[in-house]
Amino acid sequence: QPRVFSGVQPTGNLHLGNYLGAVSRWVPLQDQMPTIFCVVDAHAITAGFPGRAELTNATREVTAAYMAAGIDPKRSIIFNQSQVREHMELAWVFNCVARMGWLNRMTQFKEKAGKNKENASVGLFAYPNLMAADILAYRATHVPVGDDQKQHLELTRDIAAKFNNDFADRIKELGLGVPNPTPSPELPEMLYFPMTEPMIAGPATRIMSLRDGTKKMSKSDASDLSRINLKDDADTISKKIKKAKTDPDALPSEVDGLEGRPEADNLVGIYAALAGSSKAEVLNAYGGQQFSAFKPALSDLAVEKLAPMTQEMRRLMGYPAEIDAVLKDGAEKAAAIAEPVLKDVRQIIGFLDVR
Ligand code: AQP
Repeated sequence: QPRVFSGVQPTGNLHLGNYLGAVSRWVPLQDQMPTIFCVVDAHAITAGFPGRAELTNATREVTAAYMAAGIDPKRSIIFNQSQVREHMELAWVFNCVARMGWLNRMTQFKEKAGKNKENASVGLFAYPNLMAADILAYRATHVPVGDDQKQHLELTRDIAAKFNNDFADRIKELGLGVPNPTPSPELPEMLYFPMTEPMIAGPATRIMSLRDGTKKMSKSDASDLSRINLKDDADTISKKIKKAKTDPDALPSEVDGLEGRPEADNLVGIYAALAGSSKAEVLNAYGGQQFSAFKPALSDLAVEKLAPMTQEMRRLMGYPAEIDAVLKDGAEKAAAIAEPVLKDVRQIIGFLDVR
């Protein structure tokens, strides 16, 4: 059964990259298949424990951003990860499925741990196993994310494949598998976990920093000028776009002309994603023009698209009890799916069930 799962960490301010690369793309999926959107608070402690109030506030804020962006709690399950214990339990099982060598290759760990790997938490190292558990606790088939998550999703598939293979006989014997839709010599005929499909597409899969077109726009960048936060007001958005790094040339008329011009490519991609068009269409309209003309047009568009969402986020944050009620309802629905999955997993492994 097709099912979407995705999430955002409640760490710091949500930015345009999170919105265009992930959240905005979730909205239309609600009409296509069952959708689960998680506020991944257990991931938010891997790089250090935030303050209590900071974490609870950020959890509500990400929830408010989901709803303000158009995620409808009546059609989608919205919840915070820590409330469904099955994520942690399955992550432990996956710690024992995944190989050290696989995790050693994860580039995000290398970036986030920096030079001081010895002092990084074990949680930061094992983060991709928890992400695999988040997805597979719901046997989700589709995961819409930004390009930076591609490697983690490949690992999720590796974990699912190893689990399906290592336990193939037991899955068959217990009658818990579903037929493999794409038979291959690498996978058994009955699968317990689906081979999840990453959904990484469109002009905004990797929004770059406004200060450096070779760096990803990120919550943890020290410079606030590097990103547009969903909470920024119109003046701040305009100021940041005005100050955004560019090169001295006019915009090209063809997409090929953006090659080797990361900052120009980024701004055109942002415009295309906000307008729901393509880079080619944007260049059709603005090719040959200078940034002094393009930047104000981009600011106007960004404000037009983001201001109603920012306003709605602020309004929702005025009703924390309502946000908590949405999360509670979501957690109950999520647990109702994940609990039987973990029951199966315990059975497959052979844990003695005495309660
Ligand atoms: N710059 C980006 N462009 C496109 N998509 C992006 N995403 C993040 N940055 C960009 C997507 O947003 C979703 C949630 O990300 P996350 O908060 O769980 O973790 P992250 O990737 O670590 O996000 P940040 O903002 O970059 O945080 P820090 O600074 O803490 O690392 C994911 O789908 C991600 O692909």
